[in-house]
Amino acid sequence: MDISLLGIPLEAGNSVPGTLMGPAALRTAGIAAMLTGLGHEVRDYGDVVPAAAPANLSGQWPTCRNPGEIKAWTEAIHDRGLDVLRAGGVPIFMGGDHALSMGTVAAVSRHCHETGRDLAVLWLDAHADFNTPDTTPSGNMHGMPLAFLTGEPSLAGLLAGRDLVTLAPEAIHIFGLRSIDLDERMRLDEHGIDCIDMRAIDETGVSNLLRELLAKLDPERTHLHVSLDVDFIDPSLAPAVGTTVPGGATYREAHLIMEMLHDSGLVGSVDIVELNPFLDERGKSARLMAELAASLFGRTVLDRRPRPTA
Ligand code: NNH
Ligand code: MN
Ligand code: MN
Ligand code: MN
Repeated sequence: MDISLLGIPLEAGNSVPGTLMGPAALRTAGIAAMLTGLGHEVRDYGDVVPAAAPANLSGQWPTCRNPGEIKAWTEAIHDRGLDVLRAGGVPIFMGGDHALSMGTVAAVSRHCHETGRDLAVLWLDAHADFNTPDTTPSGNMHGMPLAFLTGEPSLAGLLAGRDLVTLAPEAIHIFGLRSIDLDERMRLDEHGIDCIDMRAIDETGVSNLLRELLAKLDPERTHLHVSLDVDFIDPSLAPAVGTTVPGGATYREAHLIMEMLHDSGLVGSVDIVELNPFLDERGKSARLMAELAASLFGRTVLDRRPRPTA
């Protein structure tokens, strides 16, 4: 398989400095070599660079932190991401905070529109990232990408001059939830977004839930975008994130999800977001994220592929 790496050193979407080092830490952890070692052709496209001097847009988005930066980044990420998608192969977008998904998923959505595929998004996250400028408790725009992508009018100006192919709420599956804001919960209900929280995972198990979810996707038509927030994983395993929430996925739950996603053959693009190496412990979170990428791209203990019958 051809895999494209694109670094997105964004930190304007959150309030804890350090996520700009995320792409470098994933490279240092050896993500490219791990994927090459699995037999893939890996091309690293370097890092996205946004337009130099972003406008001060605090007047337009008074409740948001760094809206001008986020707009400049969203447009640059969208354009660069689309180039990478059109070049072929499966991109891994290495963040950077989760606001980057406004750009990456917008690019993926446009690419799917152009190539006649149905986009489904799997959002592996402790949070729902469905706030708007009206509902945000923090002003941090990494809490807003799913609102933007579903066409929230108050955020539409973040991607000027490019048509956003909005996501239908049914295309979104949030998995791992354990921290939602009050107004955000109402919005999730109103939009009917599929939310699998940690209680459901405890009661039913990741494999049953994920199998059920994947079974609903048409294998002929679906491009599955996986957006993996470091805080999906339990902070004891992945401390390098500014918004830790206890009670996250275990080591094996996280790897099992990646292994099952690989076996599904549906994954067309990936975000790895929110890695803050400044908060890490001897690189363990960065290494775990790189290893999860390896599981997502076929690393296995035993070969479970059906054997060809002679
Ligand atoms: N929901 C909170 C907010 O909007 C937290 C979002 N933080 C995240 N999202 N890390 O993944 O501010
Ligand atoms: Mn393609
Ligand atoms: Mn997130
Ligand atoms: Mn999160």
